Amino acid sequence: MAYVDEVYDRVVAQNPAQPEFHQAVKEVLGTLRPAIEEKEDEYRKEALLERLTTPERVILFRVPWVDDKGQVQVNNGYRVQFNSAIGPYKGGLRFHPSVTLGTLKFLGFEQTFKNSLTGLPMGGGKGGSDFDPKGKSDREVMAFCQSFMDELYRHIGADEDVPAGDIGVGGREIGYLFGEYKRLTGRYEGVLTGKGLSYGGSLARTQATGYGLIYFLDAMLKENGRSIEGQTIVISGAGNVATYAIEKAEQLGGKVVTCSDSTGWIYDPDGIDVPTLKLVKEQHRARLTEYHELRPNSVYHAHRKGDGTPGVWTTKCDIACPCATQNELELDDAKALVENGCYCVAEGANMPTTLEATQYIQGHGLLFSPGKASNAGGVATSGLEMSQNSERLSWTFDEVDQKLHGIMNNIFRNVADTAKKYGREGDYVTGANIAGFVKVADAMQAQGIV
Ligand code: NDP
Ligand code: 2IT
Repeated sequence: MAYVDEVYDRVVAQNPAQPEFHQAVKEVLGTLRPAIEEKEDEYRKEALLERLTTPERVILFRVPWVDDKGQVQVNNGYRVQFNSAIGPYKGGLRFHPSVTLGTLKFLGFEQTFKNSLTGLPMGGGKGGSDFDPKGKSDREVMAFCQSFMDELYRHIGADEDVPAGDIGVGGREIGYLFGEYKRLTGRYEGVLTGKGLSYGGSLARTQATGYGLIYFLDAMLKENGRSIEGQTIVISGAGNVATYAIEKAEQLGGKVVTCSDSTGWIYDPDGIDVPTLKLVKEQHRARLTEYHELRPNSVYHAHRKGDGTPGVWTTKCDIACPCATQNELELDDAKALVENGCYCVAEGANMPTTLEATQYIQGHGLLFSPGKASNAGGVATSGLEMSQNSERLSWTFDEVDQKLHGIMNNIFRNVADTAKKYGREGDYVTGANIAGFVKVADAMQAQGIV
């Protein structure tokens, strides 16, 4: 049995009931074969893949907090410190009722490769809670964040582990988490990224994941003789990643006609109006029905995953960018996209496309970029925020944006060249996985059995 298959079986056996983690490992190991074969005996002897697929440390904790009615609520808190071979653990915190340990293990595993691709010295980690910030008052969110940090603070630090935002964790939550960390430790340090501009945040971090996705898309299209200009683009999600992907795609001449949240989606034939979207989502924290009220020319489709109504992927487009959550683009969605003439899928979310859908998309000759490459602009800019915090300086928006653009172009080049080197030209999934892996594997080998 090939070493990668043995290790995959071991992961499934050792991590029962964690299907997302199995999926992420399967997708990565499946594409690493050509890189593993070169050094299979060495890696096997050192149990390199067993170590790579086992988190260095998992922290689980109780998060009790008091709601506005005086009732005590209890949530699960987690931090998965996956791999520190190339730098301190780095990765977001997700607050969403669907969060389980398996979700965070898949995200921490993916983060390890993504961070390696950025070229910056960051290891992989992820954390979060099954807490749902939706519908909570600011005081309730603060109470939760403070309690979460009361436990987490002892495990993180500017040189140990640097969390950031993810689903359900934005500027408000990072502010409360930072305030509590400072109060507990007495240290004012870059322990979190995505901070507000008045207390150590970086310009362009808010925009970075969405902008980075479109910079990557632009590079991928140019390599293939195309351009964003004039293209019809379907985007899912209406949060941080989606909003700034829409903004940058429209700046580059694309027409983005959709956005979505967990209860419905908008088709706007005139192109999504970003100021309206920001008003609805960033300021009012409202549903997309409000977007439709403000833009009556748009169409609102009530839709929940699996309810049988048509979802956002049934919209005719040239390019599709899933920017909401994992496994949101399934095989039937991929078929609908192909049937409607879509020629490119660029992932903004983490693992938004199922394995079957990815295979269908690649098998039908579409361009496809995996999230760990095309959404790496967020964490890359977090790395730039860490650098600014260390030198106690802040760079201008243009400086950060230009560095982000350069990093996304470099990631694309590295991914494309690696795919070609291993005989898989144009297969950016294989290119990203191998390029991300090689650096981490080299560092792990150099550091001995730890
Ligand atoms: P936000 O919380 O800002 O937005 C998430 C969006 O996705 C919302 O519109 C939300 O709708 C929708 N969504 C979330 N969960 C589900 C679900 N289970 N079903 C349907 N819709 C859902 O998160 P981000 O924009 O930050 O993150 C989006 C994706 O991008 C995630 O996969 C994240 O891991 C990834 N990512 C984020 C980065 C960042 O810097 N923020 C960096 C790299 C990747 P609703 O409000 O109704 O829940
Ligand atoms: O998935 C991701 O890369 C993020 N949520 C951002 C992580 C970070 O540390 O900025």
